[in-house]
Amino acid sequence: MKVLLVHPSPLMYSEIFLRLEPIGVERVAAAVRAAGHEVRLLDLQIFGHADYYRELADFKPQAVGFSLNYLANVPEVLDLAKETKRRRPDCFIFAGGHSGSFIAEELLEHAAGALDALVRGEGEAITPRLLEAVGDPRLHTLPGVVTPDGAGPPPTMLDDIDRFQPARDLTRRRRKYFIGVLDPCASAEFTRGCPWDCSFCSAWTFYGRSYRKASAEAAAEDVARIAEPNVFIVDDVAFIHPEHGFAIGHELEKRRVRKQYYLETRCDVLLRNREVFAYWRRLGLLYMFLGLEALDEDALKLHRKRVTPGENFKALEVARELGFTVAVNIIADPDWDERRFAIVREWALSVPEIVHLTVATPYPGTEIWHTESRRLATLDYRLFDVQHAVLPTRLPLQRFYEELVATQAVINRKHLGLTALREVAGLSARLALRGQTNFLRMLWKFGSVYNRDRQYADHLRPVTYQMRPPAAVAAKPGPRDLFVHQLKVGGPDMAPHTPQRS
Ligand code: B12
Ligand code: SF4
Repeated sequence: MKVLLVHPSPLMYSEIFLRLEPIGVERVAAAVRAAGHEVRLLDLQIFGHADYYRELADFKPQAVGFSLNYLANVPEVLDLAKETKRRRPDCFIFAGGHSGSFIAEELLEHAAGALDALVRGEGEAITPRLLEAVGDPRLHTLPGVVTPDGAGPPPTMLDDIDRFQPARDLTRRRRKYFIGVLDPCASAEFTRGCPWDCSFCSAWTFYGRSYRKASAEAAAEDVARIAEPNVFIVDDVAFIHPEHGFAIGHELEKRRVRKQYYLETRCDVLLRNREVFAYWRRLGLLYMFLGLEALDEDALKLHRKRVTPGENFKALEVARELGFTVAVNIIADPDWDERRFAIVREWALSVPEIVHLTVATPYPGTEIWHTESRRLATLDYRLFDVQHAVLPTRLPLQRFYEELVATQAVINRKHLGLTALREVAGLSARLALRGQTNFLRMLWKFGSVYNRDRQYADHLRPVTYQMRPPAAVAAKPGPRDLFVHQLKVGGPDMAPHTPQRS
């Protein structure tokens, strides 16, 4: 069968700081190809809708699968699915991915026949089976598959995440993938899942709070195959098990692989496993993202982050000592007033780290989606991108965005202002000489993307597809309400450092 897999367009954040390869779709593509299908992949972060329709006409796929990791991409994918069905009525159209897995029935309803199936959970094992069963009236009985006829049992998880390595050969114009100065940049996955349970996050609920590791050999082999000089490690929390990080590193050294790396981890993991991070610093790890989320104890408790402000600040010191360039995230609550923004601005200017602000957003699949008592101020999927306020703001909305953008701009000037620019001028010139201009372009785009009026105007657009608001729950939601992959608590291979469940 001819199969076209599609990743939708970038969201606001990716317009500036980064654009990364869709490694999840590449893994699904590898599994589909291994089952004997002819597969193509189109990434709309790089290509336009016109390119997609051209591909549809030239390749004439019998099946098209859309990736829906991001809720904000829902309207785009629904429109593309409808137009695809109109142009190719016999084509089997399906979607899968992180966000899609939490709202499968709702998506089928919106699609009004344009989507033949939704795939919940990870896609490698089930997608080849789905394609084989196209036309079979029992399609909807497959695990993780939802069709207008019904839903199968919960999805099954891969017993071995080494099995399907990303089909990077299918992504085109790969020089467009970058993160900051890591330009161009590929992605790699060493582990899957997260054993923590932060209330605002759906990474853990998707995988039923399980945690799986690639073998050190397979992980290193995959990195060794990467042509790009830079690698973004997509793990939710890198190096929870230090011995795993060391083992991958040793395998990379054996293969004489030398690259620059970026990863994301938790402050307490960095403190506990300092040695493995120091070792990776020597291997080429330069940049890390730490999910700080809040500066005060109360907010950290509310997010169930299970760290203290003291640990967070200590981790920043350790990262500085080890010589990392660090980006941290702070969650801006819609309840913030001018004073709270000012406190964050002041703090951000007092530390050397790059500080990002995201807006607290209850997503389907998170605990706060069920428990957040404040009413959602909008049901427009496009605004659920952690850059817009979807809960009522204490400040008038325009004023909230004014403060948010002003704070982001102050922080941004710290890193992209004239002094900082002088520091990166040499690097920018070297990249430009090699034809890598992603980083350079990013330096000039901030004002047009992060813009108070643009963000406010986004709320005024007509809404074609409305989200289904959360059903009221009397008590704290449990695994049955939250998990996509339904596992027993304790799942396969839980981390030894698994925190206490509350
Ligand atoms: C790496 C990552 C990124 C990368 C994205 C790389 C890319 N182009 O896809 C970067 C850093 C760019 C990023 C940015 C953002 N991210 Co992000 N990201 C992740 C992260 C940590 C891992 C995703 C990943 O690559 N996993 C590894 C691969 C192998 O898994 P996968 O992609 O999920 O794919 C599997 C399945 O989902 C499924 N699947 C996927 N696609 C398809 C398609 C079909 C047809 C099928 C059948 C199956 C299928 O099969 C795959 C293999 O098993 C997830 C957390 C998580 N654990 O999922 C958050 C996550 C997806 N991101 C999130 C958010 C909020 C964002 C931002 C909006 C943040 C921001 N500050 O603005 C931006 C938006 C980016 C954009 N779209 O433009 C949220 C999503 C929230 C939501 N419900 O919409 C998540 C869940 C994090 C969280 N803690 O809440 N992100
Ligand atoms: S530690 Fe990170 S990935 Fe894990 S649940 Fe918390 S925010 Fe999500």
